[in-house]
Amino acid sequence: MSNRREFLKKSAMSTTFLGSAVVFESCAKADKATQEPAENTGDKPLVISTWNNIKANDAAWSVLSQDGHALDAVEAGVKIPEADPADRSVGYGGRPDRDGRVTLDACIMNPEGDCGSVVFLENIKHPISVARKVMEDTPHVMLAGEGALKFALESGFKKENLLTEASEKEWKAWLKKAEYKPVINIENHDTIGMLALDKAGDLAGACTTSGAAYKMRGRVGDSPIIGAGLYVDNEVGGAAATGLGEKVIKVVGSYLVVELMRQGNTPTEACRLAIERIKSKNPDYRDFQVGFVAVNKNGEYGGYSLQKGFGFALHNEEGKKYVKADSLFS
Ligand code: SD4
Repeated sequence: MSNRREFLKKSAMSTTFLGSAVVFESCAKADKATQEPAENTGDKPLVISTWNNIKANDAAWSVLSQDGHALDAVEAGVKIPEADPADRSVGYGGRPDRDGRVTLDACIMNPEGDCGSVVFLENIKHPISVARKVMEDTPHVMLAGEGALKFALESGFKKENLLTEASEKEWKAWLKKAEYKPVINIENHDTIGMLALDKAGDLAGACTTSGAAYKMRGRVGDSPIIGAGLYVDNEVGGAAATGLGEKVIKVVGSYLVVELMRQGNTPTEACRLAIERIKSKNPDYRDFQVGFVAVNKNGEYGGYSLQKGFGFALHNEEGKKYVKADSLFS
């Protein structure tokens, strides 16, 4: 792999396509970066997810460890925080928009490169399963709002109130000032982006969130946007994002990470280079958080963030753990 990586890096450097100079300079920097030591295990199966989503990984692992499919693993995995009212950034119990409505975004990708997505979906506890149905049962990739809800109900999902007492109380307190501050509190994030590599060596990913708390009604973040919040290319690897979605969308973040891996970078290097790209495009780079996780086809994995405080949960044959990711700023 490392020879191939060197070869790919050199080819990327010598190519004259737009942006190659940036890749060259950034690669040199990335080589000096501290690597998460367990990156190069090459194990499969494995599952990696943003933040401390150990329980979600457990659910995914129970599929993977029985030789299950990566797609079933990521769906089962992210359904855990979707149903957990204590998780305030995903599904049931998620913080509402400024009008007090919980609106959900989710997407999923399979090893064939098929994808499904729902945006601005209300009253359905498991948007990830609706996204999967969009992928499998419709000729479309993305359904939004009312149409997504109609499709979910027709597909047998149940309408539920997702606003918990705790979230409603907080929202009412927020209304007193009603200031939308997209300053990311890194302790308060738990959008889940999950990637799984199954025993057969196939990759799938899922991402699900209630989005930025107190967002404008109708706001959609990066999480359900294929290429931004999630991207999987079964020949190369997968990536998922968390943090301030607008910044991730601007650089098509997860797709960027996968393309950087295609050029020969390790998952950690690729995440770091994407974070550097975000920094270079945003003068306010100290005021928000973005984190990426990535895995490649060989089972190497990693994560990296803009500000400190980001980490990821990992489960493979060696066991499960929470790994603190390196960050551009500490
Ligand atoms: C969004 N990326 O809607 C999501 C928010 C997030 O942890 O990641 N929260 O912008």
